[in-house]
Amino acid sequence: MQVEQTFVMVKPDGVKRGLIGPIITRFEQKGFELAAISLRTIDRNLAETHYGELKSKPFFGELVDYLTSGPVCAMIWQGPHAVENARAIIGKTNPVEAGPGTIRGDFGMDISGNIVHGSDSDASAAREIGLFFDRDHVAQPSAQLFGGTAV
Ligand code: YYY
Ligand code: MG
Repeated sequence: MQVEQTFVMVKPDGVKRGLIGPIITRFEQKGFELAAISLRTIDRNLAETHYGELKSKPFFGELVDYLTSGPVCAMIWQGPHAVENARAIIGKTNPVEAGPGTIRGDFGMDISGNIVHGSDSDASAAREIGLFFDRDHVAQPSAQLFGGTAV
């Protein structure tokens, strides 16, 4: 079975509201394995690079303000179909539309505070992991959980 990785970030509102634990629990319950985790306050340059494809959007400035307003919890989660499975448990971008049982549906109220980020493709995941983590911080696939070869 192929093991894939995705980048997930609890945004500042999620950290302030004490939701790191519940969000980690949901990823663990789903079956993901945590590969790396880092609590940090990011600068505007990193926030703008992370959301670079949204630069022309009218909400871009506010989005960067929001992302730099306090510590974020950056994580790499791994497992089969990591990107798709993470997006499924995170829910739709707008918490108003995100279904109950999803992170945004259960914990968020408005699109300007949607609690958590998850990569939208394997290419985005690789790019975002590279922005936030050194290569040697990334764990190898676990033989125990996913049948990979132990190193
Ligand atoms: O991947 P996802 O977070 O679900 O949505 P994106 O379209 O990539 O937008 C990134 C981020 O921008 C979103 O999580 C909230 C914010 N945003 C917004 O504030 N207003 C919008 N109309 C669209 C997105
Ligand atoms: Mg996105």
